[in-house]
Amino acid sequence: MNVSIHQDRLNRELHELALISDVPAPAVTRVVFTPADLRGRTFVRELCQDAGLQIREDAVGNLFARWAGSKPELPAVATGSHIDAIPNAGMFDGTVGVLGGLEAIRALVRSGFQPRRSIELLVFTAEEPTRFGVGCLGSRLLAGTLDASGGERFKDRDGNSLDEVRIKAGFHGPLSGVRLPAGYCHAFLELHIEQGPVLEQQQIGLGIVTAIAAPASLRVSIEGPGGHAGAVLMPQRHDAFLAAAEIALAVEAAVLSSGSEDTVATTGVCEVFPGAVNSIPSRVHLEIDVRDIDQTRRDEVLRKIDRALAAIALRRGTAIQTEIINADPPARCDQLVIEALRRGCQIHGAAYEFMISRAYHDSLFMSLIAPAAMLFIPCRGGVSHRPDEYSSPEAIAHGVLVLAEALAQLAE
Ligand code: HGY
Ligand code: MN
Ligand code: MN
Repeated sequence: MNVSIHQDRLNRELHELALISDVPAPAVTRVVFTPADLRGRTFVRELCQDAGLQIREDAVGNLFARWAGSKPELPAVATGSHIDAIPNAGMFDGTVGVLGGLEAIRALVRSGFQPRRSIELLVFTAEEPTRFGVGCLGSRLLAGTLDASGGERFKDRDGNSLDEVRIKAGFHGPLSGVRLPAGYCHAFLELHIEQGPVLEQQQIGLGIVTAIAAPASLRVSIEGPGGHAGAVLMPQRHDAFLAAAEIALAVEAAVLSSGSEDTVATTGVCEVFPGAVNSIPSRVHLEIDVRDIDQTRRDEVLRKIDRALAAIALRRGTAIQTEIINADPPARCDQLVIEALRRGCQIHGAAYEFMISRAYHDSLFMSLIAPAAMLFIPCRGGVSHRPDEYSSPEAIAHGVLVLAEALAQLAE
């Protein structure tokens, strides 16, 4: 099979998609169901139509673009990722797996390969947690780990529910219909930038992911009486922001005491009310992300944080409420797919190494309903979720070539 990747075309398409954004280049902001996201979806959908793929979209906007195999009744081999982007992000996170997955399919079509199993590109809705506070909404619904009640329960900052927003964006129908039937996928593969420094530091072109870290996120709201910044003396204060500052440091202490570098946590959102320099903060909203590849260790950190919150609330006389948004298990990738990726590397004499993913991905949930694994390509300085995120056209094409080989093996 003679597969060749059209590197320049793929690079052009990645840059064209990057310009569909709410902020000027090189940054990308494309939050789910915003006009930029909908324009990005149209761009990808049209590329899939130009490639002659059969398109469908489900009630939450997951897009499926299928190349029918000679045995269309067999479970398909799927690949894909996401195109939504957090605020002030880079242009490669997710899009490499979507446009690279499409190019892998186009390259197989050009090579004359005829798959027995259909090969399907998936573009997942809301991989990023930006709008609804939880990541991977589309793949959670596909995997059945999130039921239709999420449509009402998850709301954005303006109080719009997922159901209201998706229907306004044109995605109708019950969320209960999103879940994929058992056995829908024979295998799932996701090409993604590493979002870490390992491959570049070790100068290895490809990473075959064997496990994906277990993410958890919690929302903490802290309330105090507030008051005048001049009139209220320090001993009488119950400053909600100072309690929040202690909480953020307690999160860091809980993680550092886990005994493993694989435990990480981030207090990434901090909103102070009323946000006036001469008014003592009366309310603070925190969002905290805690991860580890070991679920027991991660859950121990969550318990330590809980205990610390209670002590801080007591000592500072503030009311503290916590809500665990999600606490997911880690994913073990499947040997069937790992082996297909390994053989793909071998066929092309590509150096690779086995590694874990510290970022979460839609593969975390697809691995619940299909054998799944990921293929990483290096990103410069390991930087991601920043406008200077970068992966070279050569590194991307190299990953797409191996992805195409693995797809072909699994589909024949
Ligand atoms: O946060 C993550 O790990 C992913 O990039 N959404
Ligand atoms: Mn991301
Ligand atoms: Mn991603």
